[in-house]
Amino acid sequence: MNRTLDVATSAMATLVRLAAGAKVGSPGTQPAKPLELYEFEACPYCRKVREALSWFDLDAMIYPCPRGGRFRAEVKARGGKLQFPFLVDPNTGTEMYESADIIQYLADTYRDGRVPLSLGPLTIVSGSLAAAVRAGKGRKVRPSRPPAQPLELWSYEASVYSRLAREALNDLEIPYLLHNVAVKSAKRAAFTARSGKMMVPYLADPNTGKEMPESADIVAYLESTYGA
Ligand SMILES: N[C@@H](CCC(=O)N[C@@H](CS)C(=O)NCC(=O)O)C(=O)O
Repeated sequence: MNRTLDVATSAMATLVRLAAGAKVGSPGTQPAKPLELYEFEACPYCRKVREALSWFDLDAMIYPCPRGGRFRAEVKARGGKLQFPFLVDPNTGTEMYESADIIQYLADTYRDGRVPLSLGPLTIVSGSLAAAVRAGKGRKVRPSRPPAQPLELWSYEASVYSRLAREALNDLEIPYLLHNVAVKSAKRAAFTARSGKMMVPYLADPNTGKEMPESADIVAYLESTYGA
């Protein structure tokens, strides 16, 4: 897909969800230990949970589980079935499937219990449409060399350019700590102090010491460093 089409279809994927995941609606503190989410970018149920993470201003370790990917076996071993999303909360010992249950759990455990209507059942129809316009990106594994340590990505779910970076991380199944910095995020000030300006995506790779903004540069870096 050429760059113009790539950005245009990513914008459509944001628009069909009416930019859900663009702003924080229920702010608060982070859990002591990062949440862990096994998911894949093109899955509408996973997207609903990612939108919720942006809404609740929560970070999470993402273990990408594209079809054919290496983290899938962990989910099967821990939960008994191959179904995504799968949340692990090391703070409470909770492990669970089902997007709606995961979102309610996050609301009850870390915020005031309220889940917005925008994260209701209709999400799946528009989320599926959004995945369709991305023409299979974020769905299937591509050969890669696993990093020794997880990477870090600053992003938020509705960000058109961040999606391009997340899809590359997903397809190369690179685990990463996702810092959600949607509008009104309490983490924006610290992020801007680190990166120089409020612009996502922004990638940090502790394996090489490299840090960078710009989705095209991030995708090229990931491909050349970890693509096989
Ligand atoms: N009711 C579940 C549905 C989850 C679901 O159907 N996930 C699909 C991906 S979108 C899945 O895990 N398929 C098996 C696979 O990808 O191998 C939820 O809301 O979490």
